[in-house]
Amino acid sequence: MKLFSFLMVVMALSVCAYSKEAPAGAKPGGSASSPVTAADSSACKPLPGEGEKVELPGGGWFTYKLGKKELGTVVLKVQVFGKDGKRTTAHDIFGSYDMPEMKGMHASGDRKFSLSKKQDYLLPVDFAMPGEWEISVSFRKAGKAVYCGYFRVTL
Ligand SMILES: [Cu+2]
Repeated sequence: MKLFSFLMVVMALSVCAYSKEAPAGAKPGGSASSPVTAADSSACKPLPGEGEKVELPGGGWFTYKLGKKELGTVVLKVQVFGKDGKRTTAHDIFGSYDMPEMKGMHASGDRKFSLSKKQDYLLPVDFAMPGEWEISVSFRKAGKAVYCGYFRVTL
């Protein structure tokens, strides 16, 4: 059992190392079915810096802030404001993250932000290894996609 666990770790590490060394854009087997994150979509725009206002279609805006830039679990906080400048919780917000240089290796899939009592949208992000990460944040209102933005951070 112990040996099995060890082998799994070695396998995972070697796959990760291989992905890192593979030339950019290389697609093993020419497969077109590699994982696609929301950030790959042309509808997903690069976000300005943390704490800056980002306008939402139809009025209102949001800001985002990532906790400490370090390995492990870090909380991403999003605050949304309506046209009147007051906080709003009318959206469902989803985040997804991965390492661009190892696409799919750490892909989180869509994860829903939870709402805190202070009306902050919060998402724990698991930074599993040093390097560059891309995080996308998508907003939905009444089930419809209204906005998607992404940013990168290097640990
Ligand atoms: Cu990796």
